[in-house]
Amino acid sequence: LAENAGDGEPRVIGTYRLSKTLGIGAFGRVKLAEHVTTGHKVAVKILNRAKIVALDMSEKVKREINILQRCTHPHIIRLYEVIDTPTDIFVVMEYVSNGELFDYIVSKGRLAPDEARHFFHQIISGVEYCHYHHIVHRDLKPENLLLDAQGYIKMIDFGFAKVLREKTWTLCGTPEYLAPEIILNKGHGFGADWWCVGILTYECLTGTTPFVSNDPMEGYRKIIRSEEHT
Ligand code: PIT
Repeated sequence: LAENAGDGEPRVIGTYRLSKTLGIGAFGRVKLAEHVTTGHKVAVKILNRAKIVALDMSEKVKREINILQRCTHPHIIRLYEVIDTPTDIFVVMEYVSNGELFDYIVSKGRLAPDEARHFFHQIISGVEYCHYHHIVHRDLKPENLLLDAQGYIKMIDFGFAKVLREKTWTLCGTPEYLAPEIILNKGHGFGADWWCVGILTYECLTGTTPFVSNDPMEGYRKIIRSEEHT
């Protein structure tokens, strides 16, 4: 539907010609595209305006684009440009060719410690960069870590990411009512990403996540129990 102009010709947006679908998300798909003259490959996330409005996701989309625009790091997918049209928003990003870390782990069963360490190094470097810029990703998982042609990690999908406002660490309110993380932490939220890094590392080394259950409530219970025992 969206990939063809109607006459069978591949759709051109800006200076890029769209080709195959790389992935499908909640309100749009990510397509491969090539620069019409140089052939330079990019990944284009197509966000349909009508769907964004219908799902009341305007703020979320704005936030994601804004966050990705501030990030320039070797292990975070680069955002090149945003092409705004009356019907769609095209987010033009760096293209990486080697798929998800998820599929890589599945194909290998589990990774050798040296290889897990190689990924761990890159992941913590990307997470540290985000946190330094007050950004929490909040959805780190091997599906959101892509591999480039050289096998290096690229973080994607900042759809749940958030900029933690400065001064959240200010001790305000009535002492009796302060949550532990407000008292203990210099602002809360960043810890959630480090938790994910732990799960990810476990998954790289064993091929499975540590807390598995078909029932979400049972899964949460397992997570909470482990917190209490460690
Ligand atoms: C690539 C290659 C590929 C998929 C993607 C990029 C997807 C990127 C992406 C980025 C986001 C997002 C969803 C998908 O929310 O196979 O270079 O920020």
